Order: sequence, then structure tokens, then C-alpha cells
Amino acid sequence: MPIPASVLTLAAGILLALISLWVGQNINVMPVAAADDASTVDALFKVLFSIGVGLLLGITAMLVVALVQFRRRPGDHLDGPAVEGNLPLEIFWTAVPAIVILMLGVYSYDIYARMGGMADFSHHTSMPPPEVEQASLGNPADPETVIWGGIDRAEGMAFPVEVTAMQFAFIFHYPQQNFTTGELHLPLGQPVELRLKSNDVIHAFWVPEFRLKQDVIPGQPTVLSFTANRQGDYDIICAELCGPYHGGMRSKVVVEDSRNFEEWLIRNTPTTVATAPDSSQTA
Ligand SMILES: [Cu+2]
Repeated sequence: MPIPASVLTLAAGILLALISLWVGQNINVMPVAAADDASTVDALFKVLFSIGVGLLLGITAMLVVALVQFRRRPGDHLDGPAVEGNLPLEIFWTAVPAIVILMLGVYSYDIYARMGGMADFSHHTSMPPPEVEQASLGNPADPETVIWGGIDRAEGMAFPVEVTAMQFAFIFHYPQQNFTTGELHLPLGQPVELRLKSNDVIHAFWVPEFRLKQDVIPGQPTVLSFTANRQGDYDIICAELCGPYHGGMRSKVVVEDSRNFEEWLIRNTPTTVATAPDSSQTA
């Protein structure tokens, strides 16, 4: 007794779903994860990859089955039957992708909101803290200091670093210590707030290991808050075509434990402040 086509289709569908889920869960193509929110981004990637595997295998299998099952038999010189339209099928293949895309949209929005991407920036200004800004800046509406957007976790303790993007480099300024470097150093496990601005054209600050990529648009200061959670050196890559040497616009971020980070800060802080007690003793 032959197995009914509906049972075969159901079995093939279940098998396809299981294979897709297995491949999606076991895919390992991302670089190491070095920031707190990287795992949520990877979870979304695994869902997307599962759906992609399902589509690839399902469509390929249907093509192969159709080629074999409906091939022209010897002696058959007729046209195939004239089939036109199938309303239930059309509703099905419109509704299913629409629901899948809607769910992916809600899921992606939720991740972005949890990372701090939907924070309210209407009263957020960069550079000086709020009380100083009121007293000395006098112009909170200055477009150079108004934060336009980005990712903000609203953590008051976040360590600030000012990042300036220009053709073709990133420059890092540590406002609390008042020094500038070409290499970004960040403390392990401590929230940081990068305050990004561009001097010329649109750039993008991208660290694949942090799963973060933020456009930096001239005239629109942007914040990017996150917590690095894995020691090591990672590449900072400009991810927005910004001119002839865009491909060389790379820098390095070093994530180090708090002791090494503090030592690095002290080593780089202008000497008049850092070594004043020592020089008075030796003199
Ligand atoms: Cu660039």
C-alpha cells in the first residue's frame, strides 16, 4: 500500500524543520563574543540562519522533486495541463512569509531596545556632565553637543571616551584624564560610553567581536554604550565607505582588567598631574 502524499509531505516538513534547527543552533561562523549583548545578537543570528537553511533546503528539494517527478516521459509530446491560479496556495505563501518577517521585526526591535537603542536622547548632551553644562556651557541647544541617538543604557557609572572619526582614522580622547590616543583601551566588565563624532564624512564604528556597528554622521554626535566582557585585542573597522583609504581606516581596541587599565590610564595621563608627588620627592 503506497504512503499517502500528505503523510510524506508532513514527514518531509518535520525533517526539514529539525535539520534547519540543528544547523542553526550549531552554526559557528561568528568571531568570539566580547561584549555583554553579543549573545543576544548571536541568538537572533541563529534564528535567521535556521530560517535560511530551511528555505535553501526546502526550495532545492522541491526543485529536484519537480524535475524528477514531472519530467517528460518517452513518447510524450504534449504540452502540460494549463493550470492557472490557486487562491488558497497564494494566500498561504503570502501569509507565512509575512508572519515570519513580522515576528523577526518584533524580535529584532526587542533586542535593539534591550541594548539601549530606543533610549530617549531629547535631553542628552555630550561632553560635560549636566550640572556643569547648565553653568558653563550656557547653550544646551548647541548642535555640536546635542546627542542625536545611538545606544544608551542610561548607566550613570559608564566610563566615558570621546571618539572622533575622520578621513582616515579614529582618535580617542579620555575626558576625565585629558589625553588623546590612537588606540582604544577599555576596562573589562565595566560599562563604557563612547561619544562619537565625525569631523568630515559619514563613518561607522564597527567591532565585530562586540557585535556593535554604529554610524558616525557629521553634525550628529552619537553615543554607544556597552560592556566589554572578554580580555583581548580586537579590530575597530570603519564600516561606511568614506573615501579612497576607507579600507585602511582601522584601529585597535584593547580590553584589559581593571588593574592593567588603571595603569595604562596613569601612564598616559599628562605627567604634570600624574607624577607631581614623585618629582617633588626626588628633587
Ligand atoms: Cu571611515
